[in-house]
Amino acid sequence: MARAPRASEPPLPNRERPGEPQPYEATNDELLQFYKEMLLIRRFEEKAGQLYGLGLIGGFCHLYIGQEAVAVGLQSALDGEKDSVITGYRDHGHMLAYGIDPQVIMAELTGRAAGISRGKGGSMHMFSTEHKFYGGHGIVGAQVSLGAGLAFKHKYSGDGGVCMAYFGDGAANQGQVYEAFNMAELWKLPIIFVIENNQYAMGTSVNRASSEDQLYRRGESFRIPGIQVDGMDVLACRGAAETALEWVRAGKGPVILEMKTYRYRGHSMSDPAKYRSREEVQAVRDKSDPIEHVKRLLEERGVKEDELKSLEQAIRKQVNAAADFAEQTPEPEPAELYTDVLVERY
Ligand SMILES: Cc1ncc(C[n+]2csc(CCOP(=O)(O)OP(=O)(O)O)c2C)c(N)n1
Ligand SMILES: [Mg+2]
Repeated sequence: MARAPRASEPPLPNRERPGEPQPYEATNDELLQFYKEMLLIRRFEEKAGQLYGLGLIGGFCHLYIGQEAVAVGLQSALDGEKDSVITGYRDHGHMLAYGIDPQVIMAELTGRAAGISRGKGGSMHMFSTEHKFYGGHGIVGAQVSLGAGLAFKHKYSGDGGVCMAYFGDGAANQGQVYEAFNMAELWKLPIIFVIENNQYAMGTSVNRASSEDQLYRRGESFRIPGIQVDGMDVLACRGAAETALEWVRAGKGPVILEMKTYRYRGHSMSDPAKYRSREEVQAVRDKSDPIEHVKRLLEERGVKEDELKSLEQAIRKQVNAAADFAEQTPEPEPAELYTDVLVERY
């Protein structure tokens, strides 16, 4: 006969956990580099919003404005030669944070042959195997299982790489995420699960949709440690990445990073934003803008306003050049309709 269930099982033995992350101690050059990358993402996304408004970008377009510190801080810690990245449809910022040329990203948005996915992927389906950037995925949560596959490959081939798999607070409620968690911990896969908690999944706030809204705890029943991080502070993001990478690279299995962040714009370009007030958005912008934060740090360290101004001008120029290129470069040839399409059984 099965034993009668006990009211509570004995507590699990104390398990080792990653250490407490510390804010990253950036040199002046590194801080300036973070500032540049974040500002490039902001200006790029603003321009993409304009081009969308002009009808030059078709289909979906999800902007990353407000969340810049997450991709920049985390990816700055990765080894571009070995590690892989995968994310959802809000992917322009992750591409830019990897140093991919803004021109080919903008040209992808406008559906041109010079785009990074030859103009056939658009905003949601950016891809670059050269940079070990595996998309760009429109199905909410799908990239998490694919990320577990990438991590399995890293482990199986012994290439020393780690996969960073990003997903949103809404995606954190998808079933396949938990199948991926289970396998990743069971097989001690080298993967960092990054939950970009920007507080909303389309028009639904995280508190309305999640019974456990402290998302860093979502791995508990799989024995995956979780860390909550200020995703508006690039140094906190980088510090958390260091801690997570140390754990994962030591073969101890996955880690969850919950990045507390905020998106300033609508879910996509066609979001009437009726589910939150303007005041709510403005309050975040005023108090915790990730770019203003770094700007203040730079000023405190004695970087001159003139230097920051000329940097800002250079970024505007770079973004304008990317937009001009994306408008002028040709569309794919009609014959491209028949390339990159599976026509055989595999
Ligand atoms: C499987 C699936 N269900 C629903 C959708 C429609 N959908 C697109 S985005 C989205 C919200 C996801 O929100 P979140 O994971 O928080 O990411 P964010 O947009 O905030 O970056 C939904 C429900 C989808 N694309 N795929
Ligand atoms: Mg979200």
